[in-house]
Amino acid sequence: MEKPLFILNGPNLNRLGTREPQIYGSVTLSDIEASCRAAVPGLAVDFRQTNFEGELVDWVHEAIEKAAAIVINPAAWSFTSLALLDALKMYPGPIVEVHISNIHRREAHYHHSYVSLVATAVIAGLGAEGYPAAVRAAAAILDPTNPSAIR
Ligand code: CA2
Repeated sequence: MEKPLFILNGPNLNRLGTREPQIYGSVTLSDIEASCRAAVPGLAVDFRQTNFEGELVDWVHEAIEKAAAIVINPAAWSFTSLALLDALKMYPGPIVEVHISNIHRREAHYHHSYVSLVATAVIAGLGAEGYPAAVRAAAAILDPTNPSAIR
């Protein structure tokens, strides 16, 4: 059986759809999960969210053995977590970082993501559409016949 794609979400994203629709839209994380599952027919998806940094680090360790690729929205830990960066450095497969908002159009403290230092690709500012786009991007990177893939 093919390894699944891990889609990992960081803190507060479980509250999506409850505030700041002008920045994040009005969809919920459940809506996003459904869009990810529908994005690439036949691709197994393991979709998770946590408000605990160590749990996310543990999931990245788990991904080393179990995941074909990682799609990750690390939320606030993008800008703070060397522990997450160190864990992702150990992951040998593709990593697609996704942000719902365009972090570069926001306050300066959102401009530097540690995760981007190890990400294969970064998607920001597409709204919730960024997630299925990230899933399709991960599938394209994994496709050994794709001549345009940058690994
Ligand atoms: O744009 C993104 O996806 C972010 O990763 C979301 C993070 C923020 O710290 C990053 O700068 C950009 C924040 C997630 C907050 O989640 C929400 C919860 C309830 C309502 C709206 C957003």
